[in-house]
Amino acid sequence: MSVRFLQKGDPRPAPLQAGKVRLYSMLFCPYAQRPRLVLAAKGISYDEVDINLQNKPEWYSSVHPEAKVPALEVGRGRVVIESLDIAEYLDSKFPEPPLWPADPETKARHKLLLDQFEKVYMPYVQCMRATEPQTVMEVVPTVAAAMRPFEDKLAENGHKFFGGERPGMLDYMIWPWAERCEAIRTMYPQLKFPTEEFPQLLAWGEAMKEDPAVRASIMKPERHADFIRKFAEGTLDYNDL
Ligand SMILES: N[C@@H](CCC(=O)N[C@@H](CS)C(=O)NCC(=O)O)C(=O)O
Repeated sequence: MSVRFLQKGDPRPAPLQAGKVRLYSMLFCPYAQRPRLVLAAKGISYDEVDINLQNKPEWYSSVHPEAKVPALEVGRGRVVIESLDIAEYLDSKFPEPPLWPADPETKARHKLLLDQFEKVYMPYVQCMRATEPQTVMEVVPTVAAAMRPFEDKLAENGHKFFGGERPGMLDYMIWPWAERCEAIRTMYPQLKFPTEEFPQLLAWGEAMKEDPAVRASIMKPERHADFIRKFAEGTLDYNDL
């Protein structure tokens, strides 16, 4: 999977065709992977524009006010931002297959878990900037504690996925960070993560890798590791990714 990242000086892409959506993304961004998973799960055809986040095109701040990715253009001049809001937008605009549980109570519980997921992924930002293994080792207990409710939910649920027999919104919204966990483990072999405490989540991760929507965007741990390492060292070159 190789993409060209638009940068300063590059022209704005042609106006969106009627009925299409355009995702402004960045191949390695976990937030942008969220809508890519939803788009794939629903079989929606879309344009993808990858942005060089170190050298953004001048026009990009008129797409997203903070010039972040992802952003979804849904019509001329109409843009939805924030990964979770984009996922919700896609789920209501393209209802098939529905990704949230039909039962309102279960849906509410999944949303609560998704809110709590912040505690799992915030330490990831720390790992992205780490230049010392110690920094990564320090976040292990916090991440492990924050993952507990997810392990328990899968055990209680009795299905392969949070969504049941196929992945649902909660599965897709947390997957990008699970995918990158393996990269972190590759980079820091000395890391002692208590994997034995998370048998359900480990099985979930393996099952997710077989899902067609996940397969459409998954990248090898070594590729993520290369990106993370260069990001932390400050040697990232978007023209050589
Ligand atoms: N809360 C946002 C976070 C998006 C975000 O932080 N994206 C990063 C890339 S992974 C970004 O655009 N960074 C560029 C910048 O901050 O200038 C979401 O969920 O969409």
